[in-house]
Amino acid sequence: MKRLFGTLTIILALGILIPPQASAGPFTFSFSDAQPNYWPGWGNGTGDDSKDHIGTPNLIGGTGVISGGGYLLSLNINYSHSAQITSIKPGDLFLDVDADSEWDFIVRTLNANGSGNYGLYPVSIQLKGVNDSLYSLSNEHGWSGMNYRQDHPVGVKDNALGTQTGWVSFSGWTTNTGSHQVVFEFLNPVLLGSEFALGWGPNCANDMLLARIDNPVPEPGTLLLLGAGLFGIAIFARKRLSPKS
Ligand SMILES: [Ca+2]
Ligand SMILES: [Ca+2]
Ligand SMILES: [Ca+2]
Repeated sequence: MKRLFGTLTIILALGILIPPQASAGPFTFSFSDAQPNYWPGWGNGTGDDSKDHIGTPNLIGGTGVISGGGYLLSLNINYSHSAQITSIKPGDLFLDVDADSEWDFIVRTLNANGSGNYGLYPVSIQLKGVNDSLYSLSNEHGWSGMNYRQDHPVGVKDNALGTQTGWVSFSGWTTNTGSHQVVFEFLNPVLLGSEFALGWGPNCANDMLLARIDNPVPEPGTLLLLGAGLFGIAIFARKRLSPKS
C-alpha cells in the first residue's frame, strides 16, 4: 500500500509540476440566432426592432469546432432565403474572443463575391458607444429606398483594421431560395477564452446574429482538479478494499 501511495503521489506531483498540456479534442459548440433582433444599442426605433429578420435571409444558428488547445478551427452558420435578391452580400464576421463586448478580430467577408480566402484582422471596437464611426453600417451598401434594417453595423471601415494576422477560407454565399450554410475555416489560429462571442449578418442587416458561447474546451485548472479528485477516489477505494490486518 505504501508503495502504491508513493507511486500515485509522484504521479500527482508530476501532474502539478509539468505545465498542463492541451486537452484532447477537438470540441464542438452550437449556437442559435436568439434575441436580440439587433446588437444591443443598435435598434433604430422603427418597427424593424421587433423583427428577427426583415424579409430574407433568415439566419438560424450554427455550429463550430475548437481545437484541444483552445483555437477556433471552423464555424458554420445556417440560413435560409424566402426570396432571391441577388444583390444581398455577406457582412464581416466579428469575433470577441473574451466576451467583453469589444470585438477583437474580424474576417473580411464584407461584400464577398464568392468562395476563397479572406483576411483575418485584429480590431478593437466596442459593441456600441465608444468608436461607432469605425463600423460600416447597412446604409452604406446600396439599400436606400428598400425595406431593410437601417443604421446597423455589418462590417468595419478600412481604418479600423490592424495588421492582417492570417487567412480564413470562406465557402461563399448563395442568394438562391432554400436552406443553406456558410462555412468559415480558420487557416490561422484565433485563441478563444472561456467565453466568447461572434456576430455576423448580411450587408443589409436584414437578420443579425450575435451569440455568446461558453468555450467547450475544459480549462487546465478543471482538469487538474478532476485528476486530484480521481486520485482521492483511488486512495479511498484502495483503503476500503484492503483487508483489515
Ligand atoms: Ca433569424
Ligand atoms: Ca474582446
Ligand atoms: Ca437574428
